[in-house]
Amino acid sequence: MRIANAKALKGALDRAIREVGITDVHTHLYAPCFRELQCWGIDELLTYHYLIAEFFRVSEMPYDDFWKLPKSGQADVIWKALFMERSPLSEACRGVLTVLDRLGLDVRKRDLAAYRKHFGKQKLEKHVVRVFELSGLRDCYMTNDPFDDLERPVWENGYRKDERFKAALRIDPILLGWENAVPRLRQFGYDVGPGLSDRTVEETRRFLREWARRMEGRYVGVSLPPTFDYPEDSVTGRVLEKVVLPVCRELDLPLALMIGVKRRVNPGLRMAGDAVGLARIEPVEELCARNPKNKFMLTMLARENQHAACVAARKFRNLHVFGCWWFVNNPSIIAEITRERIELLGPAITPQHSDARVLDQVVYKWDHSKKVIGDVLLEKYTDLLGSGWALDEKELRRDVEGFFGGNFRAFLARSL
Ligand code: FIX
Ligand code: ZN
Repeated sequence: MRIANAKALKGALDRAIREVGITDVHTHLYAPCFRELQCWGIDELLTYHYLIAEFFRVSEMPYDDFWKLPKSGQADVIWKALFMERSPLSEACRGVLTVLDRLGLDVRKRDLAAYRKHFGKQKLEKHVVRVFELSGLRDCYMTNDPFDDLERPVWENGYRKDERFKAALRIDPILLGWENAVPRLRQFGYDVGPGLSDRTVEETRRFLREWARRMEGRYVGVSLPPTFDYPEDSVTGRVLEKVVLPVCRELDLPLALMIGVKRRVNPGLRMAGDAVGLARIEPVEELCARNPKNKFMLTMLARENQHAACVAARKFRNLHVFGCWWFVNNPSIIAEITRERIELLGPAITPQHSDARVLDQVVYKWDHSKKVIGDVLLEKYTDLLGSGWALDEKELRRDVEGFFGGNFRAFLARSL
């Protein structure tokens, strides 16, 4: 049906966004067969590392005292400091409230005990179904690390395929910690040594191949520091060149580059102590130019890197930009980045991923992002109609499906 005016546009867009089945291209969630690896519930929501960082900004508690508390004790002090003693205005605080509200809990009561009681009564399997329904998720990508001693045994024994949770093979230990990776690879039965001899290269390739196949991994991913360079005469550079790129090419798996994280800037905060640094776009351009048969996905952590990332994606069809990662996953910046991307790249982008660690978080992350992306799309389609272009509701739906997962699937499927 032809969209005749502004009101019809708003109605059609709202419907399309409400009904779209989302593919969340990067999360830290796990399929239910991974059992306790999947965290969920109010204590996990309150102890999300985003909130731990915010807690320490206002608390005088020594770091070690906090880490000694049981999870519920940590959640108690965070609730008190960030929700009771001041208004929960930050995006991460607001997220907890959105989740509670959408699950039907009364946030006006501020009753932490009641929220705990509610989650205590849920069964994980059913809760997954509810959370997927509420957030509009069709499927999501996990972050799967064969070096993880809790995760690996599940893949080896006990994994049950679940189409809602797809695998992404995470390779940080190999790319960023080769020295420590070598003895582990040997334990796993791969004949490797510290130098990158032909035998070591072949065996490490075999490791990646075997794990990608076992997991049915759809892409390979890594988080990189802002100093990431390519090409580079370093162990990381050589492992990337000799092992990772050839295997990705051979298996037709994109390599997802998440660039800009400075790990443990404040070690006392543990996982909450990572920060952002400005990266260079040249290594990404070099990767794309020198490896035209490799696919790359790209998300960057610094706000100041977003424009250059869009320009790079204009130049290379083997590059797909995705998501607003971590410190740029805030409404004001999502709006800015989404506008920038649409203006430079048109609709062939994946504007958002959730990065959810706690199952329930997808409810708020997608609720908030859909609103912001919806507002930007309304503005862009209004401009389009203003130019005299005639738009059909079917075309609008096609585009919305692309934004929320279709474009990513098309990138996975495309041949270079
Ligand atoms: O490297 C990553 O995948 C990051 O997203 C995480 O390490 C980070 O802790 C996070 O959860 C950000 O949202
Ligand atoms: Zn992540």
